[in-house]
Amino acid sequence: MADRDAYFADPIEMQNILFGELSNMFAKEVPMYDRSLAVNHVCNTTVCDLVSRLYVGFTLSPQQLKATSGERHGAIRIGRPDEYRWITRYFSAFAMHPHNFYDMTSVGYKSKPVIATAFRSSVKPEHRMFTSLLVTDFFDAATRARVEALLCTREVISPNAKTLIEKNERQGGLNPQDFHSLVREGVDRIFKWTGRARDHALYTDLCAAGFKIAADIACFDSHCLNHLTPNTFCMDLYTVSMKFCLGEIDETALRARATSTLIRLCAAADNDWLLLHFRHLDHARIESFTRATVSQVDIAHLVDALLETFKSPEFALSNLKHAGFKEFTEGPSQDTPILLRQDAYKALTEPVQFHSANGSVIHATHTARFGEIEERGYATTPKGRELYDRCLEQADAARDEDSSLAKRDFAAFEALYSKPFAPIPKRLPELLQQGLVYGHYSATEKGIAARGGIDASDIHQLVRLGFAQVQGLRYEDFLPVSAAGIFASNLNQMGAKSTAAVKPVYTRAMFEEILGKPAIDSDAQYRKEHDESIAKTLAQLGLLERVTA
Ligand code: OOG
Ligand code: NI
Repeated sequence: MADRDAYFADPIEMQNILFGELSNMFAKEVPMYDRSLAVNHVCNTTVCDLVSRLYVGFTLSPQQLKATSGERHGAIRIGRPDEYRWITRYFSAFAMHPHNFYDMTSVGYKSKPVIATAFRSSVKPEHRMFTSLLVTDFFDAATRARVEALLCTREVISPNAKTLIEKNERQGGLNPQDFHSLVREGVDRIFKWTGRARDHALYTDLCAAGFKIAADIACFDSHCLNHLTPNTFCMDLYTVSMKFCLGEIDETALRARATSTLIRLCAAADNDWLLLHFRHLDHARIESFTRATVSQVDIAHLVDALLETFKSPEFALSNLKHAGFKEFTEGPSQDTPILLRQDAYKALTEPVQFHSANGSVIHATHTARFGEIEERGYATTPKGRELYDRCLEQADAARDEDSSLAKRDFAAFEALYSKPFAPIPKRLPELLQQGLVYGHYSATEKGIAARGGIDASDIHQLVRLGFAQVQGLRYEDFLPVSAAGIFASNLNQMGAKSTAAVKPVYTRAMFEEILGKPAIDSDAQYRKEHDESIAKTLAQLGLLERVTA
């Protein structure tokens, strides 16, 4: 068996290689993506500078920063169920399995004719891929027939890719050489943008009918990556920086917003914030830091340096072809550290060539690929999620009522958007206490030493007394409503209603039939980790019998 292990490459390592290669591919295809990574790098470095002043002893090596920034999520859109099954098997080789069933056909006015899942690892969820499947029975019979007729004539997964996928399944792994070949199949073929399209008439008809997403899927010859999203340590610093580099705001506005963002960050950056954002840290390491105060002058220096950097020619993003930055960030308000906050530069208009069977070529353009960024928060419980959904609905409504406020008066906009989120606590202990998020608990040395003499059994109490410690679980999934918003803003088109005689119902069971295996329920996994860690902590503290008695 030892031989076998030495022979097979580690799927997680190969996953890192795949996502690194996808990022290189995307950077070559989309210069704006490459530049936005550089902007994010500057912002993340500024955050680290600030944190190292706040916490004496804190450091993040360039490698650690690279690893954090190397975490990505992407999105691909697939046309046929059999293609979808191959992609499931492809990702499985990289230890990425389907998590959750997202029915995008029923998310209100933003609905789209796709169902989806996220492929990721359950144990090392650094990378994830939102993978949509077009549901052709959403359309009237004539449209459906045209879409299916076009889709059935393409071959995105090559015979070599299929052979490697089957070999992986047969052997239970692949050697490094085969793995690299499978990575190349992804990067050079399956996920590559080619700009080649077919059936211009169908393309224009689908777009006109409000189904641009169907055109994006059916008329192209690969499952091109439509975005690849890195992490940022501070969404607000990144968005204001991008807006400056794109020429959307001036120096004064950058200075003001960057300053207030960094002041806020000083207040938000407690131990729990550090653990959420810096995966290389643990409780012991954080306790070795000394908390210091950061002065206004220090912050002014950081902002000056940021501004100087962004004034250099390599950050003159306004010279690149672009469609601007989104008006506002999707997700919770800036002070609410749950789920995801996402923003993006809008989709670029790119040249495409429609080839027809008789050899003629139509030159056109297509707008789909965009530049998203995200900041991750805590994973919510169903109760937390429900509360979030309610707050979001109110916040969205408030925002829509005065949609130009963000441009006119950003501070007023932030206040307006934050208000509906007031019922959600802003710090981890309260979030946990109210059962809104999940955590991973463990006993402390102090707790283990006090075993037998501890006079409390409530887990929150044990944390307060220093007998236990907790790390909030980070959200590793997608949000269908945000995803629908992203689809809508990047396709520049809201949702559209089904044109089938009766709108079909899409069930998880049907979806799993296509996948060929069950979709993992992320919530159950977060809950299991939460519950098991509490049980283990209580056992370590000698309290299990007391609690279960
Ligand atoms: C899917 C967008 C979903 C997200 O971050 O919610 C997504 C798509 O555009 O195909 O990536
Ligand atoms: Ni995304």
